[in-house]
Amino acid sequence: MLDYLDVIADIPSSAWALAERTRELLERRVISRIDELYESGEFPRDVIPELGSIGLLGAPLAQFGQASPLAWGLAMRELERVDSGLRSFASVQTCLAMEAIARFGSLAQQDEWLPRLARGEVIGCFALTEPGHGSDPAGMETRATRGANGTWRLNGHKRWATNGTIASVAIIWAQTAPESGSKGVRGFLVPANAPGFTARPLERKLSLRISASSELFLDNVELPESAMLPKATGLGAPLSCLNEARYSILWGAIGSAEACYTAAFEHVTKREQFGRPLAGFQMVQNDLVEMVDQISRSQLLAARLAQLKEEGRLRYQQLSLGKRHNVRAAQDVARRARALLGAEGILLDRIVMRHLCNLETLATYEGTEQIHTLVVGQDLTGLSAFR
Ligand code: TGC
Repeated sequence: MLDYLDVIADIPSSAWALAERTRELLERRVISRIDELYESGEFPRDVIPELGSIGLLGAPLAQFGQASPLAWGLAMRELERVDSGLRSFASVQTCLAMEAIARFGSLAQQDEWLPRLARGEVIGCFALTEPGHGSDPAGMETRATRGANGTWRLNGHKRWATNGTIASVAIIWAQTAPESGSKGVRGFLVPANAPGFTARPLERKLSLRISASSELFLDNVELPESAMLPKATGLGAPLSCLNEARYSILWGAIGSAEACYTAAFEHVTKREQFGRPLAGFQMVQNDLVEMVDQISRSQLLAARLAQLKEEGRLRYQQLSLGKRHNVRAAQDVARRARALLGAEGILLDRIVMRHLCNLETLATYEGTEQIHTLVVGQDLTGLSAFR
């Protein structure tokens, strides 16, 4: 009953191959140890090359098979059904690091990085957020100034970059000054071994525990001219990559919600209180229906956005509506599932609390719920609530 309106069942078989390979890999290599990984706060790095070999990393890019929006979305749903940290890894690697290089990089930059990123031989991260600038990236303080012989010198502090400590290359977004011969926000490819570059883990997280969430320090990092992404001019460039990641999130959240519903349904149909299964009580049925309602709306919304994306008609404001809705819906489903499981619901091996904690991050990163509300508000009214 997870697909109450047959939205998923009606997706053509041609869109399923990537999701099926992803599910098979997760069943074989990850599911049995996800609780331990979550507890120890460790990303299963050993599966990264396998994610590459099944063709997942970079899948939507023209160079690597051009998976359709539906095929990519279904794969994100599989990853997040297991854990949001897995989907975060894949969407940062693909939608942020690889997309930035594919869209805005020179041919030399693409040749140097994309094939290895697609194979999972190297890892990429994307750093826009700073300690003082999360929702307001336009205010970023990281600076790129001209050094000697046309080089660039980067100084700044980035925070909340997924994959930062395990990445070989970081896409760093920095403000340039007109006297540098450039203007506005530009992107730079910074190898992790560049002198002056340091990545540190953000520790003691209670959410997205398997993600390598990181802060990055740039202390006079000197880079050649060729490190700049030549076609990325202005804040619209990183924001356009974030659109791809937001699309992944709105599909991923469905996987998380479905996992929570399944765990809750199994519990309420087996557990008896007052001489009958919990599922026979009216208030429990109400919860189940609310959960199926939320999941069905999320599936419909995701399928429609996939269609618009396929047709090249998807606007970023529509993505904001989708990310906002599907994360909020998944949070509601996870909370209800946790309550239906009673005290058992807080145990790690019952999965719902882990999903619930992860979803707290989904509601915040890559545009908070409030920012997405205001993006849609601006689209409706023509009035910006930001400035
Ligand atoms: P505003 O003047 O509205 O826009 C600046 C320029 O950007 C364009 N634009 C977009 N373009 C493509 N896609 C989008 N989603 C876009 N949103 C805006 C806009 O059209 C404009 O272009 P132009 O040509 O007119 O200059 O900018 P604003 O400063 O008023 O703010 C707009 C706002 C608040 C919507 C935007 O700043 C925003 O989306 N803020 C949220 C940022 C966010 O999501 N941050 C979290 C990033 S996640 C992270 O850093 C970690 S990396 C991921 C990970 O590792 O997990």
